[in-house]
Amino acid sequence: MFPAGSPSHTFRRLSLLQLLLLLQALGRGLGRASPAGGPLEDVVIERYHVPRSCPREVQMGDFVRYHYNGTFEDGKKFDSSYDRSTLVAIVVGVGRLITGMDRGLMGMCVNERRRLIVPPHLGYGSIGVAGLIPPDATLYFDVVLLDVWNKADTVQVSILLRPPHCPRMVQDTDFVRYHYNGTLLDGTTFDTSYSRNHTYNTYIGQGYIIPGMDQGLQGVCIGERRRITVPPHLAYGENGTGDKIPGSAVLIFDVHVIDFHNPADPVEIKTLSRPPESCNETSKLGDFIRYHYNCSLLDGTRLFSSHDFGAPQEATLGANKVIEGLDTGLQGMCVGERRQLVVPPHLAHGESGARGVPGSAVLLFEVELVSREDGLPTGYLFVWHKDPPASLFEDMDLNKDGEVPPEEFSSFIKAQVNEGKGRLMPGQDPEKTIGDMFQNQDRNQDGKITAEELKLKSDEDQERVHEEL
Ligand SMILES: [Ca+2]
Ligand SMILES: [Ca+2]
Repeated sequence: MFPAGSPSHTFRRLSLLQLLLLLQALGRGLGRASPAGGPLEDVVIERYHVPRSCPREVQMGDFVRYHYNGTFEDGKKFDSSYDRSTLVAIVVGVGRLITGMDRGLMGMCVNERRRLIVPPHLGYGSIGVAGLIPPDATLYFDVVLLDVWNKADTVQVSILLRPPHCPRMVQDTDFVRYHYNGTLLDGTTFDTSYSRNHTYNTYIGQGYIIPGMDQGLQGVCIGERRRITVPPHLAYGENGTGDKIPGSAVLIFDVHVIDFHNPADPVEIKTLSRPPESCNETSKLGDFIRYHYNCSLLDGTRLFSSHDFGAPQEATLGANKVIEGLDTGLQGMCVGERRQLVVPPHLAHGESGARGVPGSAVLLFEVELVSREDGLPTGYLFVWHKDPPASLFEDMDLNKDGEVPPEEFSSFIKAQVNEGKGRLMPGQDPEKTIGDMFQNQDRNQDGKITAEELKLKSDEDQERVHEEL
């Protein structure tokens, strides 16, 4: 009996099939190796570094880029791509290389390192190369593969992370903002948007970017991460670009989509909750409203919140005091209603952005309408609900001395408001509004209003109304 674990014991446990495969492999090895120093029949391949990940192996007809060192048996160098600082870029397996190299590169992975021993009949034969390779030379190549593609390749997309919620996917004419890391197949970074701290922004399907990216970004979701592998004929071709992208290079883009929109997009409005009791009147253009809001980017970055100020935001709808998207998105709301608004940049802060808002950013708002009241027509500080009293000046002149100083004016206006006869412009301290009204009426700025001054002003207002009509 053999002790457990001894070679014989292990050997006995091999199945017949395994045994056959083992013998076959041994036979191949013997056939390739140089038996007793005799000539090699075939190229010998030593794969001394094989990367853990090898999505693709070199096949006949592939285009490869690689570095190599060529030496003779005694270690003397006869050629090296490193000396020229240029990778070999060539189609493999179609006779453009010596047969030994054509065969020796087959099945190779990017970043793999191989040593090839090429017998003379698969190299430069009995003639050699004058001055470089003597006749009947066995050649030794150390090769590292950096790139492989085929002209039949299309763009490869692999989705690394897709958010569970994807209401819409990118299509042609959309404008996308994304971050990316750009690497060559061997892992060398050629560009990254992260280093600029700025997303890459572009229209899709309009030819603004390389065709491979136009194709590779199709159907992407907001928040998605995907890897887009672009063969050179859909990237920068045989010439490459700049000093980072060599000719005929496959490019890998690891993309993270921050947001996208279409220039034709309206504000997207979604009601989150409504007060239980129905409301008779909803917010409309011209209304003075108070609302709370939280504003963020689509990737969750928090930008602003009315809660930071401890008080609701105030605005007159349609007065162009807030971004267009809010003017629209805050209309038709009941007091107490909560909404989510997705506002594209052309209805927000546009291409150039604003303080704290990146250019072309889509904004996400959560808004709650706190209060609403009818506003006044543009330019008005006060309106009468019905016609003003016929004896306006006499009514104002409380002590009947023929002059109306600020105190009388203020008391009079406040009385009208309290009695429900008129309304001050909402959204501003009433004292200030009344002060402004007084300034408007007191034409000669002597601190009191006369009957003549009041008449002048009301005539002007009449004219103005007529002109507007
Ligand atoms: Ca008076
Ligand atoms: Ca006056």
